[in-house]
Amino acid sequence: MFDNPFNRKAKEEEMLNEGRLPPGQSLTQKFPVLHYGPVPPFNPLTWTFKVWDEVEEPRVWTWDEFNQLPRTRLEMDIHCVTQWSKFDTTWEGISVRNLMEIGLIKPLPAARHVLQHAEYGFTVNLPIEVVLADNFLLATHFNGEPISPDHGYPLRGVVGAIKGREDLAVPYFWKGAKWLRGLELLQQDKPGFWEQAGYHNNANVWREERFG
Ligand SMILES: Nc1nc2c(c(=O)[nH]1)N[C@H]1C(S)=C(S)[C@@H](COP(=O)(O)O)O[C@H]1N2
Ligand SMILES: [Mo]
Repeated sequence: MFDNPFNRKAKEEEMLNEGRLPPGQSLTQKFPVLHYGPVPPFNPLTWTFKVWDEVEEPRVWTWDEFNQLPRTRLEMDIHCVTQWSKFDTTWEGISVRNLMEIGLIKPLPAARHVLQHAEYGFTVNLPIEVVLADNFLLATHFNGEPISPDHGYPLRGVVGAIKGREDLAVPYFWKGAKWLRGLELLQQDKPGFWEQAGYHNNANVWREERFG
């Protein structure tokens, strides 16, 4: 039933009618894997998560410490630049805005941009408002299970659309870095890996900002 093409088409029609299917996208019931380079190994004893630069104090959490942080659950539709959309996905993890609200991250007033840093030097840039919005999460779990290695285990950035929240900017899914290791807060924007390779800097799904 899951792979039934009629079921897929019917679901897609439903999402279109609800205004949840952005232009040029089609619904998938799979979860394609897309990235550059190999899947990195994970060592919980040496893994750290850092937040630095335009903050009052830089932070470093170990994997154990990171798992003690307050957790958030988030339901989103995710939209890939390669034209698939996946609806009603559930993510769990740590909200950057929550870390800010409880005083664990204190951005300096000049902080305007955030660069996600992942394994092997991979980076993705976003405006700070997007990283602090309800539709961005540092995710450890997908649909109730730890994220699989090829989707970013143990931690990835995720960004997507929340049903009924037309006020939120929605970038394509590539704006979440898999195998995430830290956040650099910046005054000036700095293009990430795919943005330097010609992907659009804003990546707004409703405006089809795919390539720069
Ligand atoms: N570390 C890392 N994260 C990455 C990428 C990558 O190459 N390296 N590619 C991005 C791109 S282009 C996409 S489309 C999404 C795909 O996520 P998925 O494999 O979970 O579908 O991851 C994003 N995050
Ligand atoms: Mo992508």
